[in-house]
Amino acid sequence: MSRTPPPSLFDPIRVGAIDLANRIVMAPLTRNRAGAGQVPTELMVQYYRQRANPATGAGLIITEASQICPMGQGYLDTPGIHSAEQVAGWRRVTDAVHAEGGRIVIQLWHVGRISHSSLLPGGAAPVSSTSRVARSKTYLGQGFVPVSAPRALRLDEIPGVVADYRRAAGLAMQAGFDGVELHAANGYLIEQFLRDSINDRDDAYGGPIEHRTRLLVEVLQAITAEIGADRTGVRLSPITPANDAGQDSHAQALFGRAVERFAPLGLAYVHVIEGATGGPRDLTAQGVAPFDFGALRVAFPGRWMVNNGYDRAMALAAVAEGRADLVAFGRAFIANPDLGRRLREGAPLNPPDTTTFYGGGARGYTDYPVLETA
Ligand code: 8OZ
Repeated sequence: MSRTPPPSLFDPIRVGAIDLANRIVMAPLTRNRAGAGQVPTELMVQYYRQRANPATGAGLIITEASQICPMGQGYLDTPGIHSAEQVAGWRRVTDAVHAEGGRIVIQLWHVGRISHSSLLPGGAAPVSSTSRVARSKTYLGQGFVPVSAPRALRLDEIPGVVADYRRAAGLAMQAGFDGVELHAANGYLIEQFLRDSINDRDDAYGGPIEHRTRLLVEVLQAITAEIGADRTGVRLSPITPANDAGQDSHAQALFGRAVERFAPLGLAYVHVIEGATGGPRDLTAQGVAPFDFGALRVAFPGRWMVNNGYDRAMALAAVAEGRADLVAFGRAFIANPDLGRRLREGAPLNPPDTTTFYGGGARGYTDYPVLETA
């Protein structure tokens, strides 16, 4: 009788059309170091290259969230994926990652109401599902400031937003990415439509779950029509309170239905943030109903990526026990360019310097040490 060994975090895996050398993923991480015109810089090329070789770094890199259009930007110096200059800058990143044998997808982002008019064309108000302001802050360079009051998108403006996502996905392919991840998490535009704690519309995009999941489904249909479902993933954070998202009154039903609706598209993967983004995995002490992530997965035939506070033991167990196909690491990848090697060897990790997360230069970005070669 032969028994197949359980899968390992260090085993190769095919994710849609993308072949990965292992299941260690660099999570999307906002670092606010883009140059003029929100163009990726040579320093960013170096940062991604340092983490790209799957023998020492990640099997897959997900870039920092990148705005799909000028109105999609919410913080200073985040990169875009809507201009020719940005595509050329990203091409240098993808070439460097591929030269190391790595794989990289770009996270497509529209912040919606989590923005500041000073960042937007003509000092415009941010756009959202709602005109209610978020009790949240954004980064403008001199620290964090309250976000600006948004205006609700008109029904006739929504096709334009969907088209912006589609165009950005096409530009991502021109820039040499292996695929894209739709950012549908953390209280940004897509979640501003999903959750009834934010969305107060009474048109086809507000009210019942079928209406609130409409934008997510339409955006995924548009992206997959442009670049193929086998190069498209999506990130969800069903219970994070980030960015004044509150809690949906029926989160399990909402996200269950969302997955059920997009599952037939055949996406490469779903990426879930378990608990509060960058915070506790269990929110029951804060009065949040327990959320069954495993129940979401049942409706999805593609790869399942998990994230939030995973250490080595948790990651090994999640893959070996079949609870996840891939594990994304955020803070650990900021501080350890050779995280893959450290996980394989059980080596200690450098601690991250939180003061250099957002903005600045090489310090706390490309200067974290790697292990000495034995
Ligand atoms: C931290 C600071 C600014 C943005 C997210 C893109 O939470 C972000 C983000 C994180 O998804």
